[in-house]
Amino acid sequence: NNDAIIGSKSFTAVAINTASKTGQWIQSKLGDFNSLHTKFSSHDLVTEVDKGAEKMIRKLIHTHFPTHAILGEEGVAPGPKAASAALSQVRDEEYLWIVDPLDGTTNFVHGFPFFSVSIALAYQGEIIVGVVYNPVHDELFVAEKGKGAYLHGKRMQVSAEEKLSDSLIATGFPADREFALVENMKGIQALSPQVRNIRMAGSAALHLAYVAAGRLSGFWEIGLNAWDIAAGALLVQESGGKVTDTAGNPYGLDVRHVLATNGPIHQSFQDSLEQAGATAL
Ligand code: 2AM
Ligand code: CA
Ligand code: CA
Ligand code: CA
Repeated sequence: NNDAIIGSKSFTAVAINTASKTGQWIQSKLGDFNSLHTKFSSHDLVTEVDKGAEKMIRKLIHTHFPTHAILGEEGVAPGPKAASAALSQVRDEEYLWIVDPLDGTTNFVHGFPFFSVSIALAYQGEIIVGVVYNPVHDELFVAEKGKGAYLHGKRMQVSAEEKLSDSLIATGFPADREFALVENMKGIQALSPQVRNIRMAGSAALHLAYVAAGRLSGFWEIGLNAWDIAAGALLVQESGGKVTDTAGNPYGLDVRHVLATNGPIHQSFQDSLEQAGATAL
């Protein structure tokens, strides 16, 4: 029983239970879904599974905490403007759940087995619980503010690499391709010769969980939203890593261009992005 992993704290237990139930359901729909359409362009997909998963998450959270606010990707119109408007509407709520029901929709659609459910809880604007669940590997990443981060009961720790040259890192292309294409290319071009290699596996939340688990030493991506980052940011912080925006400012709910590392490589990583002109849009 996953609830036992991190004690009996009810917020965490609900986050874990919700993420694993929803993830299992998503997994059961792999290769068996329809009403696929594109949101913005052929790069930006949404399925009935994204919608169904968010509905399920809202129901499970509200069963336990009917007064809590929920910000979820599928409750918001596409595009960065609608996203920041939606965030400012709820950011002063005492309890705010920040949810990406299916992070890695493109992977899910193509049967590329790398996607996740991401659920965070903020109390007075500060994230106190973060859960990322990958149903394909049945991996559940859990963090509680001040109490560490765990993968199936085992405490996670970021990697120890001190140099970019020893580091495996990751990035991503947001679906809204033109928006950040040039900046992404500049970043990849600048970092590629400096690091061991770069991965681009298609789920921001899972990339962050992998930084927390020490499987990646760093991750950056431009043009994300609060629900892509919130849970993963706490995972990285509670595993001893560092999370900022790509310009080096501290992580907060409105960060959209994120840089998360093990710590030791953070400054040189950030310098490289900065020098390449890859941090701003
Ligand atoms: P999604 O699968 O939940 O949509 C891939 O690089 C990452 O970008 C994924 O986390 C993906 O989340 C996210 N993403 C996809 N479409 C996006 C868009 N239009 N704007 C910003 N991020 C997006
Ligand atoms: Ca999406
Ligand atoms: Ca997402
Ligand atoms: Ca999503």
